[in-house]
Amino acid sequence: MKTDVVPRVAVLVGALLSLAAAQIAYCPAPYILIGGEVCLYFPGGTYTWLDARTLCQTAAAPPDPYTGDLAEIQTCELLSSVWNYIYYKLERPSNYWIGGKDEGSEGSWFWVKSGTPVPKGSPFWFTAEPDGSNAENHLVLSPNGYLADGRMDQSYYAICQAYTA
Ligand SMILES: [Ca+2]
Ligand SMILES: [Ca+2]
Repeated sequence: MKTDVVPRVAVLVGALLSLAAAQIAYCPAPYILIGGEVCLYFPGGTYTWLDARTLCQTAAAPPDPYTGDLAEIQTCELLSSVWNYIYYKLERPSNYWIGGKDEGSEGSWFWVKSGTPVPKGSPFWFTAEPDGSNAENHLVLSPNGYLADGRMDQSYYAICQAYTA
């Protein structure tokens, strides 16, 4: 009987480790878990960047204790997971506003919710982006799956995120 204790313990430890690796176990509807990392929601309709942010913070906001804001795509694994979802599940490749800007700090991109820097270069940004200088100060996930800078008055889809803090 003792012989199968060790494998069972190993299975249990493995299960606990994978639980510990996942930061979030589930998301409040209509937000869904993407990449095992974040809770995102892809509302219908297109908006200016400011209206997209307001939408995420109010009408499309998740219930307490979460708060809603535009999404922060902080790792290339998450960028890949988000794009796979948009392309294969949502089947809606397009431009999506996310929560970064260089407004007021031209060339220095930061996430508006957390205040941390947006990653630079490949594999995040598309070749030659950002290219809009002072005319394009807001962050877009474009139809090619990479980041780009866009004019804030453009009408794009939004990606909202449920934050726990
Ligand atoms: Ca800019
Ligand atoms: Ca651009």
